[in-house]
Amino acid sequence: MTLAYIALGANLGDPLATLHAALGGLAGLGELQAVSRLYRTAPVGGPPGQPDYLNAVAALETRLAPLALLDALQALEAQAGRTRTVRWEARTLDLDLLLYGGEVLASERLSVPHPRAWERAFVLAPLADLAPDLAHPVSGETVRQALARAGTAGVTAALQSNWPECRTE
Ligand code: A4P
Ligand code: MG
Repeated sequence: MTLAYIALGANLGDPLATLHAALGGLAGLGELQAVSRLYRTAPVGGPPGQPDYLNAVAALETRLAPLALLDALQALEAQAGRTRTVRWEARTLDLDLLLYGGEVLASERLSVPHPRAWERAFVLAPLADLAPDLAHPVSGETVRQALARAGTAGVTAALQSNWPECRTE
């Protein structure tokens, strides 16, 4: 079993319902260990005028190999009605594999750690809920340190009574 961290993002359709469904889908890929708080975040990059995102991070113990996990994440995106045309455009569901244990992988389809994870508050704030002292497998910088560097502008915890309570490991 490997502990993987997966970022969830949505800013089209009904993002909250989509993220709930995505958690259900992730639970089918292994053992869901923990789910971060839910965050409302200003869009970073992409075409102007996009709605705000809802973002979260989940910790999943899985037996799936990295590419099989990516396939499964992309199947969940497709189930949520995701289409791909413009990079960083608004999307019903984005599931990014942030970390797969301490592995470092670089292929055409999959880079792990996710290349932009340690730069982005919309990833780091929810990841810090789960694993603030987790170190980047290459740079060694912890999530807490990266979040202090990135700052939290545009990222606010969004209280939702029916979102799973944040559990740390
Ligand atoms: N890919 C390579 N490595 C990975 C990985 N670790 N996890 C490949 C997932 N996919 C990975 O991704 C493009 C290709 O990356 C995939 O086919 C896969 O083989 P995509 O999901 O189709 O497209 P994308 O998400 O638009 O591109 P990308 O580069 O993943 O975008 P980012 O960097 O993840 O940014 N602002 C806010 N506030 N919140 C957000 O969630 N998300 C993005 C997407 C931009 N701005 C945002 C948010
Ligand atoms: Mg993506």
